Amino acid sequence: MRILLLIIITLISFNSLANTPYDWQLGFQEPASPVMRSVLELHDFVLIMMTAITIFVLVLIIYVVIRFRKSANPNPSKRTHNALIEILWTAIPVVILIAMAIPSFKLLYQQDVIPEADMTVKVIGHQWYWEYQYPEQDDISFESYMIPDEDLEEGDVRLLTVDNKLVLPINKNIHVLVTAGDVLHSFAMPSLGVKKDAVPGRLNETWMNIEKIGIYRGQCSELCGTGHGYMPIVIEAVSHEDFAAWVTETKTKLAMNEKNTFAKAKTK
Ligand SMILES: [Cu+2]
Repeated sequence: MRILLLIIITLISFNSLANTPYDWQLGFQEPASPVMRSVLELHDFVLIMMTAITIFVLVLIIYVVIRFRKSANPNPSKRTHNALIEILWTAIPVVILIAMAIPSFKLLYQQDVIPEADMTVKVIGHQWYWEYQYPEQDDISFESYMIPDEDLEEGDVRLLTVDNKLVLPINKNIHVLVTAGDVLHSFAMPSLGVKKDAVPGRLNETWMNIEKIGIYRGQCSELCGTGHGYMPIVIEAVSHEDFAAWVTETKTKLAMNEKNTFAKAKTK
């Protein structure tokens, strides 16, 4: 009964916390980009094939064990070859593999080939925080640190809340440049189907198109040192108008900050 209740609660909570991992989560987070939608489709397709094959083989084994057991079949057949069956058990797996390879290559192509980009954002991994740059928005650039447990506020998600979110507009093809300042990191966002290595001295690229307004949470996905688990990525997807407003606001904030730094430097 308890287990049943747990399963029901798990299923109900599926939609309420879609962009964030949660206790007893089964399967993926809700997809929020075309790439993640394709990832999920391929996953479901392969899972169905896999389940069907496993059940088929299991049924065959059970049939053979019962039908040809010693007491029911005391004189075993001496047959060693059957041309038809041998052709079938070679050809059918080949067809199955081709059926899985075609959508798989399609998905690789979809992830790899960046459609015409509406904007570019640069992501830099550091030990142990992320730095975000907006080269087309007057070079807005800031760092994003995790909020430690003791400073969390009501509703914040532990280990997945940051001070400065990566703010991005929805329904735009966003070209993401990924690199690192020190060691290997990896920029990963499960509900957007993005995972790209951040390599020092090298510029990797990927893309995303966020379909819904909301908060998306990911993590560094390459062991990068003791703080590896403490450098989450939080994307805030907003409407175009809100994004424009955010750009203006952030530019002003950063400009004021710079002045402050300048004043401090002068008085020293
Ligand atoms: Cu890292």
